[in-house]
Amino acid sequence: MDQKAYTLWFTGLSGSGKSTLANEVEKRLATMGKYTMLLDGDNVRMGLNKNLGFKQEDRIENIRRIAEVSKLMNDAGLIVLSSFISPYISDRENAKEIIGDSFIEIYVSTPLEECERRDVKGLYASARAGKISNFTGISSPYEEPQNPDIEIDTSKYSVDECADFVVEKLMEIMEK
Ligand code: GGZ
Repeated sequence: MDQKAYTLWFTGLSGSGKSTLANEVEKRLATMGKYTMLLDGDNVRMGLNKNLGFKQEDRIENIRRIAEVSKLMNDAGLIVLSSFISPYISDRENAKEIIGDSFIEIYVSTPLEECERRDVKGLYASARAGKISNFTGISSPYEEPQNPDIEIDTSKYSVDECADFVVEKLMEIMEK
C-alpha cells in the first residue's frame, strides 16, 4: 500500500453534518484509490466505548480511546476519518499529541441555530425540555477550534460542495 496515512479529525456540534461530510469525503478518497476507515458514534459508541456516556470524564476517555485507535490504524497505513463532537480543546490537543503529524483538524462550524433547526434525531428538543442532560451546545460546552486546518459551515453549501472543498484542501495539505 503506497499512501501516507492521516487522521482527518472532524469536530463540531451534533447535527452539524460531520458524519455526512466524512462519508462523502471517504467516498472521494476511495475513488482516488486510497484505503480508509471511518470512525463515528455509530461504530464506536456502540462497541468499544459502550460503557461511556456524556459526562466530561467520559467524553475525555471517549476521545482518548478514539485517538489511540486512529493512531493504530494510521500505523497500518490507513487514512482514518474520525467524526466526533470532541467538544474540548484540551482533548483535541491530546488526540493530536497521540496521533502526531498526521493529525488534520476539520472544524464543521455549522451554527447551533442551524443544528437545532435540523434536529434530525429530536435530541435538541429533548435537551431543551430537560430530558437529556449534558447536551453539547445546550447544557454542555463546545469549545471552538482556534486554528483548524480546514473549516466548513455546512449550512452554506450543498453536501457535494462541502465534500469537494474539504478534499481540495486535503490535497493541498497532503501534497506539502
Ligand atoms: C451530545 C449526545 C448526547 C449529549 C447523545 N451530548 O447527533 P448524534 O447524536 O448522532 O451525535 C451525537 C453523539 C455524540 O457522541 P460523540 O462521541 O461524538 O460525543 S463526544 O465527542 O462529545 O464524546 C448525539 C448523541 O451522541 N448524543 N447524548 N448529551 N451528543
